[in-house]
Amino acid sequence: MCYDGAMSQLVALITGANGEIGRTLLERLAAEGRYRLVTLDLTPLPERHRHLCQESYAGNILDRYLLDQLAAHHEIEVVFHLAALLSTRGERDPELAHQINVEGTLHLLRVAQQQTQRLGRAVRFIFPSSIAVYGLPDLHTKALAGRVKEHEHTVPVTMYGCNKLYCEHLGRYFSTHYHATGHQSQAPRVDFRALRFPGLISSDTVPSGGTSDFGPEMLHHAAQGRPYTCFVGPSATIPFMAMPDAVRALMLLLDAPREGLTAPSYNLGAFSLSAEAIAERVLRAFPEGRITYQPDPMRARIVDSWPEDVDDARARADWGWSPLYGVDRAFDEYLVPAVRRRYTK
Ligand code: AKB
Repeated sequence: MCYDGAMSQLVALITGANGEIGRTLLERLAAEGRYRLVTLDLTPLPERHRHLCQESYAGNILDRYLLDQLAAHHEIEVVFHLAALLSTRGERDPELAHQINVEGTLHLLRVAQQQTQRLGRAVRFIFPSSIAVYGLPDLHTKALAGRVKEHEHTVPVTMYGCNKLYCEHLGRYFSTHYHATGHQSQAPRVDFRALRFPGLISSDTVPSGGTSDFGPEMLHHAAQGRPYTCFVGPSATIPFMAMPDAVRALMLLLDAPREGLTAPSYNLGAFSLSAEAIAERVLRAFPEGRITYQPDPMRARIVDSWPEDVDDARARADWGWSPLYGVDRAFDEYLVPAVRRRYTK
């Protein structure tokens, strides 16, 4: 344990802190200094991130004893539940995906609800959901659907997508109906808020186990001069977002006044690109890269089932969402320069 800030005792718990979003979120939260940071991840945080935390636990989200210990030792005000098994990995072991993504979330919601009752105020539970909750049956329907709204085409084709969709409902249930009858009916409830991320692209981390990974993988391979074989075809198109916008969205949703929120889960858009369009941008910046296509049927089918783009009007209206990184700024001002610095060190 190591922490040298001197502010509030209130704790933000971040699960999956060692993952793609977690590391950037940790840096942002530490810079703001509003919370003491407690993290949980299967793998220990690297030293430079551990140093930002009051305490970091290496353990399993399915370990109920560990979660109870954690709750007993900290006044958790906010939970960012990032731990998940992503879509490709989930298809390789659907039962494990269900355990981690659903049972893990259930345990954590139970802990957050107990904390809510202990503190006498609603713990905010921020849950990154995904475009994987959508399932377009074929490319024709995908083209016609265009920018999908939150309630459209929610028929996911992956275990991960099913898990995310169900957990959105689980969170809504905990925040509005949990123990609605019986002696605890008036007790405060956890304040659950979810957002559906598109594929994320970060300059710092290369994701693993996802199906939107072809975007970041192309970039990081080309920047190192390594050839890349893309697992979807050139025309495969989904929405993407630069990591700083993703973390900003988490913070905006965290701070949004409860009374302004009209839905338990929100779409978030930034830009939409085909694999070929990403390859063009990447190769313009890193001409030494080489990108070829060898679609993997299972992964290509997943990407084809995800929408071309999302309609995020609700997030814009309810809590002022608007991306700072459109496609040009994302590549020209963030991804390309940062990735170049990273690999020329
Ligand atoms: C995945 O590819 O599984 C994730 C996602 C889109 O939620 N990146």
